[in-house]
Amino acid sequence: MKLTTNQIFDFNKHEDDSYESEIDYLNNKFSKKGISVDEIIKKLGSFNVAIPSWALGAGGTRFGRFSYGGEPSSLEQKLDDIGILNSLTKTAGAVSLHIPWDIPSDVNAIKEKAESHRILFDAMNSNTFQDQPHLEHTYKFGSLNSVHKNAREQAVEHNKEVIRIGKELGSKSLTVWLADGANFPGQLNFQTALQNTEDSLKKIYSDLPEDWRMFIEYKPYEPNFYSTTIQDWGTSFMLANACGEKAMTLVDLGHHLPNTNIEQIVATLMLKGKLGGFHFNDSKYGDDDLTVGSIKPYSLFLIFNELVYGMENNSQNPDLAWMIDASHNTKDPLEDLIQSLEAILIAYAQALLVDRKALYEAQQESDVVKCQELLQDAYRTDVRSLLKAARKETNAAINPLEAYRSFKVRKQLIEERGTSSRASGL
Ligand SMILES: [Mn+2]
Repeated sequence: MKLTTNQIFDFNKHEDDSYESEIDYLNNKFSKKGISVDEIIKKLGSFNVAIPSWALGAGGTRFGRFSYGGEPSSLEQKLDDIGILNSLTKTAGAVSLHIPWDIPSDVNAIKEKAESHRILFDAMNSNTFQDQPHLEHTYKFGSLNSVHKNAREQAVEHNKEVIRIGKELGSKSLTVWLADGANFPGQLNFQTALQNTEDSLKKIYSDLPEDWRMFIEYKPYEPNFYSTTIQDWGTSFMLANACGEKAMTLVDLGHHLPNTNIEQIVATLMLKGKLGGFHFNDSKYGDDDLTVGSIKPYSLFLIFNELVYGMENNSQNPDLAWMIDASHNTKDPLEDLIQSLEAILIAYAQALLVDRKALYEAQQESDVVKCQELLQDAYRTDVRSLLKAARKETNAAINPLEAYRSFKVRKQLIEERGTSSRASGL
C-alpha cells in the first residue's frame, strides 16, 4: 500500500492549527536571544533518519517473539513500509540494508521502487555474527578476529560482496558490527584477536570506493559475555585510524555500559573528525533497543547538544549517517518508529534552542548554576509545535501517529499480506 499526498493533505486540513500561536510565543521568546525559530523549523524539515530493513517486523527476544500481522516478507515490502513512514513524516527518506537478507534479485526494480518512495540507500550492513546455510566456515568462534584463517577470509569476502551490492544500489557506506569476542577467560588471546581484526578490516577497507566510508561499530558485551574484541569507542577509533581517512567510528546509543557519558564520546570523536554514524535507541539496562527517548530523554538531549555543537563547529567531521536501531517486541513497529522519529526531532529542536553565546559566557565565568539553567531552559521548552510546522511545510502529516491510525494502515497491511507473514533481517 501507498499513502498519497492528497490523503495527507486532507488529513492536515482537519488538524487543529492552534500550534501556530505556540510558535508565535517561541518566536517572541527566542528571537530576543538571537535564535531564529524559522531556521530551526527549516532544519527539522530537512533532517533525515535511515530506517534499517530489520526494524519493520517483530523483533522478539531469545524467550519468544510475538507477531503483529502484515509484516513485510520481501525487500519490496520493506521499502513500501518505509515509504509509508516517509509519507507520514518526511523524515524517513533512507533505508539501511542488511546482507544476506536484503540481496536484491532485480537491482533496477528495487532502485525504481525506492525512487517511487523517495528513499535513498544509506549504509549497508554486513553480517558475520550468524552462520548461513551455504557458508563453508563457521563464525561460532569469531569472524574478522578468528584464529581460523578460513573464517577470517570468508568474513572479509562477505564484506567485499556487501560493498559490491551497495555500489549497484547507490549506497555510499558500509557498517561493520562484529559479535566477535569470548564467553570465557582464556578462550581468546586478546592481542591476536585485535590484530586479526585490524588486518581483516584493512583488507575490507582496501576495497572501499573513493567516495565511500566505513563505519566501525562497537559494543561492550553480548552476544559474548566475557569480552568483545571491539568493545568501546576507543578501540573503534584506534582501528578507524589504522585503516585510514574513510574509516570512522559509529556510536550506537545502546552499546554502552550503564551511565556511560555518551555525549562526551560524541564531542571527542567530532573534535577528531571521526564520528561517522549514529544509531538511535533507548535503554534502561543494556542494549535494550527500546523506542528512542522513551527512558532517558534528558540524556538524548545532552547528546544532541554535543551533536549540534559539533555540526556547527567541527567542519573536520563529515555529515553523519543517522539511523534508528531498535527492536520492536511490544508495539506495532511502524508506530514505534514514528514515536522514535518524533523523539529524535524533539531532542534536535531543543538542542538548537540552546543559547550558545550565553552558555559560552557563563562557562568563561565558571557560573555553574547559569550553565545548568541555560541547558535546562532549552530542554524544558515544549518544541512539538515546531515539529508540526516543519511537517506542514514538507507536506508530511502534522500528527503522523494520528494519521497512521486514522488511515488504518496496519489493518490494510494485514489484509494485503496476511497475519502470519514474517519479516527477515535479524
Ligand atoms: Mn547498531
